Amino acid sequence: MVGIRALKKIWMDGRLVDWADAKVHVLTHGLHYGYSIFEGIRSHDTPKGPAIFRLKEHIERFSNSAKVYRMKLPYSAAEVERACVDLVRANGVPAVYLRPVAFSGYGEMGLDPTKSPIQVAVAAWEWGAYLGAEGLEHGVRATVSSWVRMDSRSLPPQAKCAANYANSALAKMEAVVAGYDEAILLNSQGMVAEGPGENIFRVKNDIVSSPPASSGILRGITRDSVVRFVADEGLSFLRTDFTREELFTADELFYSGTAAGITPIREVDGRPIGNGRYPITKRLQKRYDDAVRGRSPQYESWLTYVA
Ligand code: PPE
Repeated sequence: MVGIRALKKIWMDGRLVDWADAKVHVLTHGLHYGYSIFEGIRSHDTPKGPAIFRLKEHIERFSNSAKVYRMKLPYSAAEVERACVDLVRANGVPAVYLRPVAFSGYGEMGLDPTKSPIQVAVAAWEWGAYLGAEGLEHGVRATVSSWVRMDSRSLPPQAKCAANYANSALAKMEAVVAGYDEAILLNSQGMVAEGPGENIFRVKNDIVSSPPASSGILRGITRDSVVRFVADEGLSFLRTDFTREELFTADELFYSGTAAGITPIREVDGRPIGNGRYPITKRLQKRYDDAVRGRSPQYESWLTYVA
């Protein structure tokens, strides 16, 4: 059985508790109705010790998710940021994945979440390459999902709510059962939206593109970093919708995300993408690696040092 290796501490409702003590009741409201918002952040080892990548932007998105859902967080953004820093320090492991989460706790049952207290926690664990080390290096095999990405008329994709991930799980399981590594979801207009837990990019004739926020995606922070890397590589970027067939005809495709990093897509539904090499994706991967590991002074303002 593969599982998460326990670290020492978890930050829960205002203090660091032992890993094994970070528990909730089975009648936790958010567990039943999906009223839970979360973030995914990474810290890495750098020459100046552990550093958290784009912490401010992640916590800002956390606050925005709460706002969309009328969730009154009992901690300020600064307090949640501090919780993340304290947690990395307390666990003594430099490279971790951090998971801030806020949810309606134990109190009332029934659909109105405002009747239950809001609980906030930050957990951290070691998480390797989301789509496998092999996938990160050589690319993954993807399939266009039969499940349509939910849109902002039903579940607002820009708010990182746990409920959105039921849609993601349907797509992910369908892909895995069919023998693929990952799914690509189309939106209700039939245009490419994103992966179940990643944004998507296309490269054609040296132009890098990604669907706009209005296509119904999570505004990825890695995606935002990639846009900067593209400019710094002297390449053009277009925020534009693309169709399913434009996936097949791309020179390169890749996923971006905190968990996934920058992962090339080598095949979509049995069609090999491009010539099987990923020169631009590799250049962007290198910039990302250098940025998160503190090897690029130009991106150092994105790092929050823990020491
Ligand atoms: N779209 C979705 C739907 C998504 O969940 C993520 C992150 C992204 C795009 C990329 O966003 P960003 O991490 O800011 O670049 N998905 C998180 C959760 C993955 C999970 O399985 O859990 C993540 O990568 O942390």
